[in-house]
Amino acid sequence: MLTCSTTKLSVIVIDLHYLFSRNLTQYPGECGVGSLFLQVNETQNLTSPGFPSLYRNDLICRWIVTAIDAIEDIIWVKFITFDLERGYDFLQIGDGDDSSDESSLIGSFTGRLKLHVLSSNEFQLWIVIVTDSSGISQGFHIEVTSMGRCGMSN
Ligand SMILES: [Ca+2]
Repeated sequence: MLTCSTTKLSVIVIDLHYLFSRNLTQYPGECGVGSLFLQVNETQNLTSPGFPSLYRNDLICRWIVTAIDAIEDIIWVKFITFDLERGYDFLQIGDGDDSSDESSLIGSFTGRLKLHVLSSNEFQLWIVIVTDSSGISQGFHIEVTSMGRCGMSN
C-alpha cells in the first residue's frame, strides 16, 4: 500500500522576527546563483558561501528554488551538513518566492542539526541565510529536489 506519510520535524524557532526585521541587503556575487530551477526529480546542491570553509559575519544570501516542469511538484530539502552559530545565525526556509512574507515561513534553523528532510507546500521555495556580526561556523550543505508530495517520505 502506498501511503504518503509526513515526518514531523522539530523546528527550532528562535525569533520569527529576526529575519523580517532586517534590511536584506545582499552582497553581489558572494552568494552564487540566486535562482535555482529544477526539472522533475532533479536534485541540486546548495551551500553556504565558501562551504566547507567557514562562512563569514554579516552574511545575507537568498535563494529561490523553483520546480519548473510540473507545477504540482513540491520542493524537498534534505539537510546534509548543518552547523550555524546557535541562536545567532539562521537558515530560514519558506514557501513561494517572497522571503519578506512572514506567513510563508516553514522553519528557522540554527545550531547543529542532524540529517533531516522537509518540504515546501508548493512548487517554489525561498531559502535565506542570515548571520550576525560575530561567531562563525562551517555552514550548511543541503540538497533541493523537485518531486511529488509523496516523493521522499520514508
Ligand atoms: Ca554569528
